[in-house]
Amino acid sequence: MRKLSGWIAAAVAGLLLAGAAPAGAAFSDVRPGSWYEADVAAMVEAGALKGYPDGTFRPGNEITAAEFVAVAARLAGLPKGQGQTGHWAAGELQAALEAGWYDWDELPPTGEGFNRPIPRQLAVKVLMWALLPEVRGDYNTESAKISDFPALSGRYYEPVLAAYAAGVARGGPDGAFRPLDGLSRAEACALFRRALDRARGELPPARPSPEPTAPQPVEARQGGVSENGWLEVRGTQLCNEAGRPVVLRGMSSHGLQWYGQFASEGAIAATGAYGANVFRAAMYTAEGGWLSQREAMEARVAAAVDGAVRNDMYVIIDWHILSDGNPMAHVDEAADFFARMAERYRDVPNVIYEICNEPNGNVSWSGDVKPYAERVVSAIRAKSPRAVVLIGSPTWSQDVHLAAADPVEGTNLMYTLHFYAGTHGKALRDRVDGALAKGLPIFVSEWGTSRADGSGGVFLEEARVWLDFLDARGISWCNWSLCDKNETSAALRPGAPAGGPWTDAHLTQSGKFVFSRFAP
Ligand code: DCB
Repeated sequence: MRKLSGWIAAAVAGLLLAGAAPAGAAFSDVRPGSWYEADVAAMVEAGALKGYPDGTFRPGNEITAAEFVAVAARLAGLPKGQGQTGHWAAGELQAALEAGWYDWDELPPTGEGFNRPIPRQLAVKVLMWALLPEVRGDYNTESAKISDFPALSGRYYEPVLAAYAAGVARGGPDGAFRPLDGLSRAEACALFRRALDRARGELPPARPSPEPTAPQPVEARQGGVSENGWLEVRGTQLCNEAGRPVVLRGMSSHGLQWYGQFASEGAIAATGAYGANVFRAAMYTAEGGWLSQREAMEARVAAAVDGAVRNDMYVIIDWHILSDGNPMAHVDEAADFFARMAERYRDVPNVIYEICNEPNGNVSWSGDVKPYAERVVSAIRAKSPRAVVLIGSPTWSQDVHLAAADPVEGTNLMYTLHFYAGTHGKALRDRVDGALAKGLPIFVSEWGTSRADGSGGVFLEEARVWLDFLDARGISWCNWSLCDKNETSAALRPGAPAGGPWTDAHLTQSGKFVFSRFAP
């Protein structure tokens, strides 16, 4: 975040240097003395938004997605990316996408939504990511200010609550936010101006990011940490401290940069209420994750670990490589990250380390993933002699046969196998049996009821065959994913409360099925 603050400071300095000349007054359609005159002037002076060649500003026109994102990018000083279309703002839009300000499905890089009015919920999300990424709002306090709060999709809770907490978004006369409506160019200027004021520190800082603590469990859970203690691997089986077999079952988060609100203590507790005893915190490295905002992502990991500890659950810290297919690309950062985590949690038996989610692309086991694992495992072992470490393999963690032929030296190491029920079937199960026969301990740290792209289906019959197979072998699993994204693999319906608790009405077909399989 230090980098962003620098950009904001530069943008704010530019704004101040330009002075408060009433440039808005120069537009034939910006009425002197109107409520938005100063807001428009500030944005024009900042060079963030221009008028039209005919001397108008068209303050009442709805602002398009491209205009809004481009203004946010300019104010935040975000360097342009490599646009995928010839659109005038393609560079800003691509950079914003890569910075995680919005997700590809909200505004596809192919451009079909660029010139359409931006919905208010998405505008606020982009604005908060761009200018005030650290601000959070209390759910109860802020949602009470929004008369149509139930109309808001859950994936926008966090930025919208933060925007109200920061005083950037404000209720209109009826207190409605109208999340799906557009907003006028004048309103956008007002939002941006308030966010810049806030970034300049005129308003008190919001909740600080959580500090690593030593939280205590609320109460003991069946199959939980107080019952099982430190885990250890015996042969191919995950066992408890007393050497008896243990099976962990629970949910994986979606990307913490997008759906961090579903990796809170409340969300983790809600899965525990259905019988889960593990939670996986999927910390993307690329796609706007750790590589672009380390402190914010580590704060979310810490919050998830604390949430799991309070709920007597195991928790997996997942270095979620995906578009960065070769883990060697960031081996130094990974070794440093895991060394710090292993130090911080050296006395916490709940924590499991997953060092490379899904190697993919042009990557080999013996040339890339295995040497990477040796390096990162030794970094962990220097601090944490016995925590379980999960190791991925090429082809999105499907090549367990390669690991079985040439495993990493060491104890309490397991190998991840990932599958999607709509894509992978018997051939991959046979590969699991082959690897087990060679003595390779396997942990399914991610699987979905959908196709491998996270959508399609749901394939519940195929999923049932898979889970029966895993149960018969005592293999632990985490399901992708605990969020309300509109994709079939998501366990929650759009708008489900991020902090739980949930009823059947909040669960998708996938969620109902998966939650019913937590308890043995
Ligand atoms: C894995 C990834 C995970 C990904 C899911 C579903 O990727 F570990 O991050 O999640 O499986 O594809 C998806 C989300 C989407 C999001 C997208 C990009 O569900 O909402 O937009 O990530 O961040 C796999 C797994 C297997 C295979 C391919 C992928 N495979 N993949 O076998 O071909 O291409 O992401």
